[in-house]
Amino acid sequence: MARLPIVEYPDPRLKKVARPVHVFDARLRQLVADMAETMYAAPGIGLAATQVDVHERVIVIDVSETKDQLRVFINPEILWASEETTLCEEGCLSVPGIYEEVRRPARVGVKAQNEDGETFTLECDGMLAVCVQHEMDHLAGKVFVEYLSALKQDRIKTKLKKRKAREAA
Ligand code: K2U
Ligand code: ZN
Repeated sequence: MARLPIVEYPDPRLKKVARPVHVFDARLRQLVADMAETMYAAPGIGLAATQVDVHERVIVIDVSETKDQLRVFINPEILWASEETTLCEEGCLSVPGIYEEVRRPARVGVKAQNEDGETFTLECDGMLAVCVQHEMDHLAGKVFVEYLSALKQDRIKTKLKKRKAREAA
């Protein structure tokens, strides 16, 4: 297993649209294992392949308190979304130190494949619904800060660029 480097906003690689997975082999299983290790080590509750500069439709999520309930979504698609919405404070491993509220559908129905290529469906609510939508945005090349005002986005870009410059000095 290996911890993978996480691409940070506003890196243009986070804008790339992930392509579908067609081959369910040992390479894919290794990617999933490395993504899970990277997520748990961060620590985070979700991670999309886009964030580790692999542009394939793969997501790992673990919203459990005990951190032992890993969910793997390959080629995920949202089948339906509730009209009811929730406002949740979101963070992102690609946007360190930034937490902002985002409004999303409270419940979503997801169809995906597991590491063996078997198709499943899952009704998601609570934090799982928020995280699935957040990660699927990543696969579409979208970062959660894009839901914020242009002013807030500019301030976040400036803050992160200054932090990177300080770290490089
Ligand atoms: O995409 C990511 O970097 C994963 C996020 C998952 C997340 C999505 C929506 C709302 C909260 C988190 C990271 O896990 S951010 C770190 C984190 C962990 C627990 C709670 C909040 C933020
Ligand atoms: Zn994120």
